Amino acid sequence: MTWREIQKDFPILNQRIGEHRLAYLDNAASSQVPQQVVDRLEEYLTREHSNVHRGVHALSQRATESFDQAREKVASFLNAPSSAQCIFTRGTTEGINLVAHGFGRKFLGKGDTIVVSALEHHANIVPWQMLGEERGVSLRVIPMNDRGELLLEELPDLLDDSVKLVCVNHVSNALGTINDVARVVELAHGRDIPVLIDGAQAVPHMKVDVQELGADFYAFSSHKMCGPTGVGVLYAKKKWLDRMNPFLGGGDMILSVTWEGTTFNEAPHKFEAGTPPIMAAIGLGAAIDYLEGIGLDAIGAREAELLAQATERILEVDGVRLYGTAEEKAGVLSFDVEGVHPHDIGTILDSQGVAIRAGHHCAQPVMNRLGIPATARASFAFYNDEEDIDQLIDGVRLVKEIFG
Ligand code: C6P
Repeated sequence: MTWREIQKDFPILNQRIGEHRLAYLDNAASSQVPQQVVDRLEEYLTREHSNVHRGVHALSQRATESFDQAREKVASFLNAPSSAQCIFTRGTTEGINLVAHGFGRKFLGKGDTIVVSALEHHANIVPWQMLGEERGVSLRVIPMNDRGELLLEELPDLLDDSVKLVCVNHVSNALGTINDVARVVELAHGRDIPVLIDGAQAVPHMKVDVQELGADFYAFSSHKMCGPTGVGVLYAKKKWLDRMNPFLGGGDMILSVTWEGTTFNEAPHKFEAGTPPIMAAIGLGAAIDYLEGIGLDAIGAREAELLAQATERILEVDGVRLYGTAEEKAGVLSFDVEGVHPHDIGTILDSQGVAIRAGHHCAQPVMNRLGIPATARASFAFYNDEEDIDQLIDGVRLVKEIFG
């Protein structure tokens, strides 16, 4: 299969925005869904749709089988020891909130500290701040340098006896930095401190092995990896799942309910109250099949190639400033043009058919650290191509022309 052929799996890309060809470069926000996943969703809706784990009838059995298979696919995708350790959530945000609730409210209290990094998305900051306010837990931040690289040499000094959890993203959504999370785990585990990794921007672009990483918690979203919205995964070590509080209460997460009280089911059901996102989870399973069919290594290499080309070419445009120049980077190009607000860059690019994101990318502390309000962010997927880059660069030149 060539990349050109692979592009044909994404019919949505083959359309015009006004007079222009669509150049979809907002993949870090949500990636596109290949026909193979659309077909699987259609098959589910037209042949299997039903509730899971409840019915004895044929459709419920089909839906249950497909849903359970999706969980197996997730486990094998992450190399998790067991699918019972892979909880379906609504997405990364919910996965992290589940840990803040189920782990944080159970094990953390006054005087304790959570270490986060300077590169975090709000999803890996706000739940900890909320927990902190409620329980008297404070946050400590691993700093970064001007290139957007974490200063991990400072981490050992941050890890004193008060630290009960370390939370870092695997790849920064705002700058694209690939963090050395294996090193974070090594340092934290050296002091018996568990680690949560926000993998939202990593799993679509690289092979992740949770056992090799040793992470205690690993969260991600389906919609950034060619799957549908509405589902994500929280992987956790069994020792925590056994001891953590449930997040939500309701059906499916119990063994028995009487007026005297409730006994909870085991993981993953304990953490999946109510009807789960059945269709989306099955779609995620199909997305995993699709990505593995191409190969995560090939995907990563293709995206690195596109990023290198785009970086070189955008720097040729006078007045462009890049944010995030880490040694190890995923396919994110965060930039601005001197004297132009990133929102204006986004609007002009949109008028040329180029979809990017402009703003603080839900990472305001990153923007504050860099002393800017926002950036324009082009983010690449393996189905992008050189024409997308041409269109991006032409659009940025037009921004320059318009704003002089
Ligand atoms: N980042 C972006 O444009 P949800 O919304 O729960 O699926 O994912 C939240 C999230 C958590 N961590 C990281 C590193 C992320 O990048 C995101 C989502 C999108 O960058 C939307 S803000």
